Amino acid sequence: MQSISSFTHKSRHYFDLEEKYGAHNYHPLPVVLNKGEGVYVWDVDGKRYYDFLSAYSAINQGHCHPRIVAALIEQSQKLTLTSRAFYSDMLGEYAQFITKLFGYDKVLPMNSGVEAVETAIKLCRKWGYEVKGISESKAKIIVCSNNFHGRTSSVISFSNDPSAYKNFGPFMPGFEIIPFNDLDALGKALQDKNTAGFLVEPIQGEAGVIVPDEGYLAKAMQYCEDAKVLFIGDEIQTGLCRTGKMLACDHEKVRPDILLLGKALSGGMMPVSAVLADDEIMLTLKPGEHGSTYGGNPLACRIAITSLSVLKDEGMAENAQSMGELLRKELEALNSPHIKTIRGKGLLNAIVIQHPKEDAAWDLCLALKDNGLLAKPTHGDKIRFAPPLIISREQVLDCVEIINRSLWTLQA
Ligand code: IF1
Repeated sequence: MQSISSFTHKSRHYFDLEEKYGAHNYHPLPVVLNKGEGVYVWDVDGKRYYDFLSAYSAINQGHCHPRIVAALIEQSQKLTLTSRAFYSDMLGEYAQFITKLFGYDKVLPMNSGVEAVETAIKLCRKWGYEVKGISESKAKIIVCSNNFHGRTSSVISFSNDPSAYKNFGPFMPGFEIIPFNDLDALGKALQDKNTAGFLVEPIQGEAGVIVPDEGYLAKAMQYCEDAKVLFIGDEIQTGLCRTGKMLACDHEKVRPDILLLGKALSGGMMPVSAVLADDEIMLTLKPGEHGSTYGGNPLACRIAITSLSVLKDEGMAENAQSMGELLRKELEALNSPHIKTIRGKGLLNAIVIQHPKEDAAWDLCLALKDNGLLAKPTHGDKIRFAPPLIISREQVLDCVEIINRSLWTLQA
């Protein structure tokens, strides 16, 4: 662990402010950022870093993308919020844009990712009772172990990670946890006629970028169709070009019955999330049965249209695909004794560290920071490598050199 005295006075000032006045619900890497542009961020002492986290895939378009900033500035000087008590020109435009782009009848706009997940749970249950005919309050939703879908009390009710649920009970009933990437377990769970939905991340991000077997998503979709159960695709982290396609589900031509988007839907400007579904599902929600003060606000709609347009106009899925292949190939070529596994799809990647020291992954992230690259461990020994999707070949090679140099510090 770096000693506090090794930090500049400026950084220590901000560490102290957060320590004293902020809740201690995070343990950040000791770096204080005050500028972002493209793949780079700068700390308060003017040092530049590659951002290899992208705010957990909320910055796919790169920091402060000029087109998204321009849209934010222009809309913020026109109309930002009306509430849904009235119509706004931007919501209609946005609803048409996003439903045509993803091929769904309708969108329900929300704010944070977990609000989209909560909305999907309500929608799925409503459909279960009113369309599938499940008896009242009996609906079940299947989820996978080691899932991460957010941090509200309902959503942690179906987490199997004690740090997510310990001492936060009592929990929301109506969920069954099965192993991820296990079709037999899914097939068995689907035999319960009270099953309304299957909520799944196409790649488990927080669990350490766990990529399922080829064909798992397609077969799971088929099993759900056969059992008249809604496939709910949580693409809040894997979506929006991160894995080399617009959606991670696109790799297997899977079309979720309910599609969840968030994070990069606003290019890192503000919380914007979306729930997409066809009329049979979406129209089970009647006026007054669900909503949110900021959901679908004009500013969010304008930013989301631009954020989605930028992804397509700048070919970010294609770049994520090729730069991800390059990154994994170059990391393999390091042949580092400290890297046990390299895995990922597109630019959603993780390495698993092997080292006798317990907190070697944390130490490596400190060394990466000193060498100009910011990344953070997840679940102890895994480090996520997820730069903005605009990263160039030269920048990937530069980052691999930094990673290699930093790995050598673990030798000592
Ligand atoms: C934190 C994790 C990632 C998500 C998926 C829904 C949500 C998330 C697949 C909820 C959010 C964020 C939460 C953030 C860190 C980050 C995270 F480490 F927590 F698990 F990405 F892996 N579905 N993930 O990944 O979206 O409500 O946060 O907008 O809580 O520290 P949100």
